[in-house]
Amino acid sequence: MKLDDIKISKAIIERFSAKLLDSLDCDVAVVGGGPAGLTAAYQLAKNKKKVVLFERKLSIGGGMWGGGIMFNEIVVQSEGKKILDEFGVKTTLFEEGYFCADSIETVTTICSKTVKAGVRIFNLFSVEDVMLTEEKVTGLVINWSTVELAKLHVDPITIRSKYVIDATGHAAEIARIIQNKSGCKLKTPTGNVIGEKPMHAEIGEQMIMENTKEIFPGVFAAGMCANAVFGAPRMGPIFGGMLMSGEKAASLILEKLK
Ligand code: 48H
Repeated sequence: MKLDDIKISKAIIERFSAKLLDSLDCDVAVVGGGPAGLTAAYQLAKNKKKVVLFERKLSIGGGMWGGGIMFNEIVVQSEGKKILDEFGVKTTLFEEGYFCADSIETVTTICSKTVKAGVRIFNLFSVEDVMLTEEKVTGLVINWSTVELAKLHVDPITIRSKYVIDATGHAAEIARIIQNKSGCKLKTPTGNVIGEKPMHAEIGEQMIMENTKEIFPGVFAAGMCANAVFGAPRMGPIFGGMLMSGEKAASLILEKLK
């Protein structure tokens, strides 16, 4: 068969446009494709919700690829292991209560399962603002990451969603956008992003579950973002809390969507 270069271009443009058009209105928009965002998106899609995930980078997986100091192995506790079991990721017992997994297998498996569950993932998109209607977040304002990186003056587009998950990691970007632009208070003791505290794996992992909640009408914090918003410690390369937080954010939203 003779290949037509223009047909290849046309196929990409048409198929991509169809995916983007179909994503303009969704149940849940997830910002950030790290372990927390992916796990939340997977659970929501498994429960038949229409989920769209935006990731700034070319690759999905956030901070999990590099394990700890680029040693591509992650650690999870027993509760985190259960989630990896559900995804079908192989874990190895290191010592009682400490399980290890290859970070490459973990990221690629979770990503694949999430896509196959029906989540539409858009990489190379940055969320630069939120849509606010009567003091509730009702959507996201998105632009190409390349526009952001090159600091080009190109206007973004908007998507509508019933709920948003801020899974942007340490930066807590969506919470900070709301804080800086809306003039409204977040649901934290100070009304603002409190900021993450120094490393303490045990407390950080405990508090992440408590901190995974609605931080503003329509917006839930998950993963490292939840601890950054509420002023809880970081926890280093233990990833069970990220997975569990993603699951909790999904279950809270499923409850709301009932
Ligand atoms: C689009 C965005 C935007 C934006 C950010 O950092 P992540 O892996 O986040 P989590 O919470 O799933 O996992 C945290 C974990 O990786 C980690 O850092 C840990 C455990 N640290 C402990 C410690 O002590 O250091 O993923 C967040 C993703 C990234 O891929 C960003 O590129 C993306 O969100 N992102 N995408 N629009 N505005 N902001």
